[in-house]
Amino acid sequence: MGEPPPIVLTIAGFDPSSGAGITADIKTIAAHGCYGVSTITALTVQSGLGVRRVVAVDPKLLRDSLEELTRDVKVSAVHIGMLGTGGVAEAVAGFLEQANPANCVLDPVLQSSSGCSLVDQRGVEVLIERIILLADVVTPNVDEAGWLTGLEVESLEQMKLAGERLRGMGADAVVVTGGHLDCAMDVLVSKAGVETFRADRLESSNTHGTGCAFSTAVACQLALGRSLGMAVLFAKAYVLLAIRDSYPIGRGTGPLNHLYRKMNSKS
Ligand code: PXL
Repeated sequence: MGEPPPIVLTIAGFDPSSGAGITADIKTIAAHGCYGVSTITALTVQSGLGVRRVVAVDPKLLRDSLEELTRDVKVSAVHIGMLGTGGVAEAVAGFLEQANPANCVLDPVLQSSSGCSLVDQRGVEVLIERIILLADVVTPNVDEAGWLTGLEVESLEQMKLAGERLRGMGADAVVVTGGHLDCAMDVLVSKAGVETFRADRLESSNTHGTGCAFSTAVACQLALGRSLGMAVLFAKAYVLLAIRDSYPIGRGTGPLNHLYRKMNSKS
């Protein structure tokens, strides 16, 4: 019998196109050689052309599912994505407070890139009041960092300020991602200080789910025992290579090639 790899739990929404959300996260986890387990917070009706509808699951079903899973398996990291509603966010917060899992990565998903709200007002309140405090690392993009802090976040200096502010709001560490900015910078703010990560900006129309892939990759790297700085560096490289090796699946924004390391799409 072989040794199991680290088990990574993702708590996120379902995107039928598998560009973002739970099915994309499972691909990311597999690409990192970890074993993925998951619970769904909400179903979405969407394609690469945009999100049309969001239906959250019953919070009790989610909580029962989280408890059943973690009664059985030891998770080495947890990734939290789209929450949907306040009720679901409360179920997740209750679980985290009780289970206190290691390596908890929170992607504070607020809106789809097509502008559809992916969490209601009460959900945002629970995110700010309870879930941020329970996360080891929070990974907002510049828009999310702006909405959560009330600050304008466009420049590198403002990304640093927003990261500090989110730490003041209870986050242990924050990565503000700016991959779509001209400077393509990410900023890590932690107790060790501020670290910036620079990369060339990739022009691609296959960028659906980059936030999910990045935050899940950070969770996997932490599960594999990397330091936070190395986890961010490797996660950023993973996303860049998965975009570089991507292909369109339809007429809309295409997904990353999450499994670029495992198979060559062109062969
Ligand atoms: O990329 C944010 C996101 C996260 N989770 C789900 C989504 C989206 C964006 O559409 O659908 C399920």
